[in-house]
Amino acid sequence: MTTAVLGLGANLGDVGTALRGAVAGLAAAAQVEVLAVSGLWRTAAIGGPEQTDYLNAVVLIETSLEPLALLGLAQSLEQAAGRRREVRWGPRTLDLDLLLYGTLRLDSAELTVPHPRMGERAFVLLPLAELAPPLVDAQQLAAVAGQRMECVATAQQWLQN
Ligand code: A4P
Ligand code: MG
Repeated sequence: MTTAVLGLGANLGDVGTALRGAVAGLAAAAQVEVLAVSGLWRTAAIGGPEQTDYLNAVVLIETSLEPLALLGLAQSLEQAAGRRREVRWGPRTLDLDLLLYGTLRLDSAELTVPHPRMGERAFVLLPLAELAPPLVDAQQLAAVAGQRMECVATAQQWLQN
């Protein structure tokens, strides 16, 4: 079994339903156990065209799926939420990224872990710091302190509604 971290983000359509559906889909998947879910954060969009704020969260899981199989599961949950790939970094109904897979370092055409941009993004680092402080570097946290975001719900609150 490997501990892995997934990042969830959305800013199009019924965002709450999409994010809850993603957590439920992970919990329901064979070979995946959800260990912890972060609070829900409203975050200013980073990159891409002018777009509305995102809601972001991270999920800690334990899994016996191989990395590419886990990526496949994430992509099937994106599809189930109606994901279309139009504009890079454009608005999306659900983005489910594999941030960390144990201590694996991999750089292939389909998958790069750790996620190459996670260290520059407050919307990843702050929720991750809630769940697993040792995985977040204090210097990285300080560097992203200017990115606007606020926690809008605890895990218990947002998973229930
Ligand atoms: N891929 C490679 N490595 C990974 C990985 N670790 N996890 C490949 C997931 N996918 C990975 O992804 C494109 C391809 O990346 C996939 O086919 C997969 O094989 P995608 O989901 O189709 O496209 P994307 O998400 O638009 O691209 P990208 O470059 O992964 O975007 P980012 O860097 O994830 O940024 N601002 C806020 N506030 N909140 C957000 O959630 N998200 C983004 C997306 C930009 N700005 C944001 C947010
Ligand atoms: Mg993505």
